[in-house]
Amino acid sequence: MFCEQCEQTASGNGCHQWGACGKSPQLNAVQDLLVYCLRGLAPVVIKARQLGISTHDEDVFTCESLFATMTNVNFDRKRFTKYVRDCIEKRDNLKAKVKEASPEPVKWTRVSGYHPDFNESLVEQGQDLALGFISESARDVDIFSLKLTVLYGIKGAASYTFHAQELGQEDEQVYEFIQEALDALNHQDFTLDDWVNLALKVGEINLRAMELLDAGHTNTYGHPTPTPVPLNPRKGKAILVSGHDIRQLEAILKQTADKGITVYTHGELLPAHGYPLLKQNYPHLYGHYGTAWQNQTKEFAKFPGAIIVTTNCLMPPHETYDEKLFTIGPVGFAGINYIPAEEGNIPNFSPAIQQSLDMPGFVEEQPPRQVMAGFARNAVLNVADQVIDGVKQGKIRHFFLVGGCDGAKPERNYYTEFVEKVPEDCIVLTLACGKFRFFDQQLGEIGSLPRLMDVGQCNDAYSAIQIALGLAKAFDMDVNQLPLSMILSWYEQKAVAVLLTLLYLGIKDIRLGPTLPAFISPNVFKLLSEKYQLKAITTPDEDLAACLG
Ligand code: FS2
Ligand code: SF4
Repeated sequence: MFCEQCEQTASGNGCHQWGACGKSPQLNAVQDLLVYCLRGLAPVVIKARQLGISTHDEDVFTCESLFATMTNVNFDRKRFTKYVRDCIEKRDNLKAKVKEASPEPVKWTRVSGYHPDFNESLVEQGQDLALGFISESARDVDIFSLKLTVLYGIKGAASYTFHAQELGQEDEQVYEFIQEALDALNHQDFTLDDWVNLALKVGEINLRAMELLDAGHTNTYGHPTPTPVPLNPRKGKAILVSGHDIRQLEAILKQTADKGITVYTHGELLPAHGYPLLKQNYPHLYGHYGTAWQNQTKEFAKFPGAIIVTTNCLMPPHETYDEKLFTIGPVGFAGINYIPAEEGNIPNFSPAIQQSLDMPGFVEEQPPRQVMAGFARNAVLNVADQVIDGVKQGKIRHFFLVGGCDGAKPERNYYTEFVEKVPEDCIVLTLACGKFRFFDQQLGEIGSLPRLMDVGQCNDAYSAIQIALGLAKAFDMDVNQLPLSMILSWYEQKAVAVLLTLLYLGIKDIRLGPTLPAFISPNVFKLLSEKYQLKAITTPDEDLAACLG
């Protein structure tokens, strides 16, 4: 097997024997097969679109399928076999429509004519196709590096697009580009510059995808407002919702209303508490349980109710809690309860609800503890005048955006230490699951502004970007001249998409860690560091001194 799409890739140069995430070589092969089939569907979708044929179904399918191949999303080989079958069926149906609508015969390339043999091992077929793809690295390691960057970036963008469409927010140009980028992977004639431009275009499209998702969230649930979120569970029956999907969280809230169950968020769903319409309409949305994804095996085992995982990051579960664990949407694990979507793409959560009712729930009150959530763009830009005054009066020296993913590696302590060492006249904005290393620290205030503000989920990088652009406008300066440094941690492919968005926006001096992506070749990194001064993190002291200097 070969996979190097995430930060924990074995020895920093690709998982070859078994995935550090728990992915088997067999599963990896069928995921590779699916990606190959999606590359074959893409030219057909592009042609159909040119002929005015609706490709909405195929576009949404492509986004969901790419999402399922991301790190820690789906470990169930049977589900991938189904995705492959559906992909070939959709492609062949669409080809028939194209044939009917096209004035001239259309000649498809080999990738669009490929048919897996479903009577034979898909694993071996996937392995053969993957070998062909990997052999491209021998031709040009830098182009191969950029091809992987584009593929991983569109996986991230596709996941945000998938969520946005669930909330009724879609843009044809996003779908169009995702298909074009998949088709580009079929081409051997693109130059290095073509690939660099395509990678930046992934960033541009991902910005639009995040904007759509932001619109989906804020139009449906209102703009987040600073909200205290209890960390101490309350007595009674409980259900835990993990992942990023706020629409599915709302569906669970609806289906648990008046059932005497308290709903807790886990991981990247913490920011859900900041949305006013969720809080108002569902008083049983109470608090947050647990920390970052890599601690879930311990935390899930202790949770006294059902747990529903709506998106990444799912870890291979321990048998001590597999009965109370449920997955939905693109998420899956062989042998773990999967609740399929019903009407309106919403599952019937009854099995999970019943599981919670059958379990004891929390039996003891615990001392109150809380964190604040909801410092998204509106909340921060509404107090822009206080921010500007603070900077002008010298009370605020610098802003740090310490955001991104978490993970198990000890090097990630850098981020905790960094935040602890940020001087008292500086403000820390944070987002995504990396914040769980420091989210409950009491950093105090500068005037009436908290020194630690949680902007939201990883996709709320859009909100953080709007805050930075809003402040740049208020100070009448370029965003790179602001007293703002970005200290980012990455883990999976959504972070790749967000990084490409920041580069597309021309944001310089980003510090990235805990290690650089294995798929970025030395030459490609040199190019990014020369053009954008992208750098690897060093030590908290050294990086703080450099940012403040
Ligand atoms: Fe964290 Fe995992 Fe948010 Fe990533 S919960 S690493 O998926 O997307 O961030
Ligand atoms: Fe390895 Fe990450 Fe790929 Fe899993 S997703 S196989 S850990 S590189």
